[in-house]
Amino acid sequence: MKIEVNQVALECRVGDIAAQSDIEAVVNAANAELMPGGGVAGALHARAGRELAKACAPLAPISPGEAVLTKGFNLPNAYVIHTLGPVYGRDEPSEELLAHCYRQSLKVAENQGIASVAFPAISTGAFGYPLVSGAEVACRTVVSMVPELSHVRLVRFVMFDERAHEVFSEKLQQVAE
Ligand code: AR6
Repeated sequence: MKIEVNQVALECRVGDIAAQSDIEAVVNAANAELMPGGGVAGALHARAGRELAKACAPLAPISPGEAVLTKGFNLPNAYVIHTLGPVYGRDEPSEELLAHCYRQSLKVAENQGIASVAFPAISTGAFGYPLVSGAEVACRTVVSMVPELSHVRLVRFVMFDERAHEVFSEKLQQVAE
């Protein structure tokens, strides 16, 4: 699905975050060390190649809610924005920290003059954040940032499966109304 808020396109799709060839910056649901891991981080590092981990090393560790920028190397994207989501039930206040991930990632994109950004569902995999509340935080935060965006013209949520896609699409529609 796709909607427009103040001339910014907001989209939700099923797909692989490592295969978004029309997007300038993809967001990595990273670990604190910014090293390859499972899930999103595994997929992005695998496609980017070893240069990505080398570029990440001097930027690590990062804290929950923080976001940093590297090039995309062999990814089809110019940049990767690495953010560390909260571990649900451990990093508190988890809702604020998760909102911070989306906010800081968009700020990094704006500072770099990036026009399009794709997000995965941060923290909702290995870090255990419940999908519905994770989607709520993601959509609310991104929509609330729209008035501050002058370079970013497209924000895409890339969901790994149909259920996540449904949940994010519904939330996005709700909060944009
Ligand atoms: N494309 C899009 N979404 C994906 C993909 C993909 N290729 N792979 C998984 N997802 P996760 P987290 C979905 O675990 O919860 C890593 O090991 C997945 O279904 O990648 O923030 C890191 O090294 C889920 O909904 O990120 C960290 O240690 C969402 O993306 C830790 O996991 C996020 O799942 C970060 O955990």
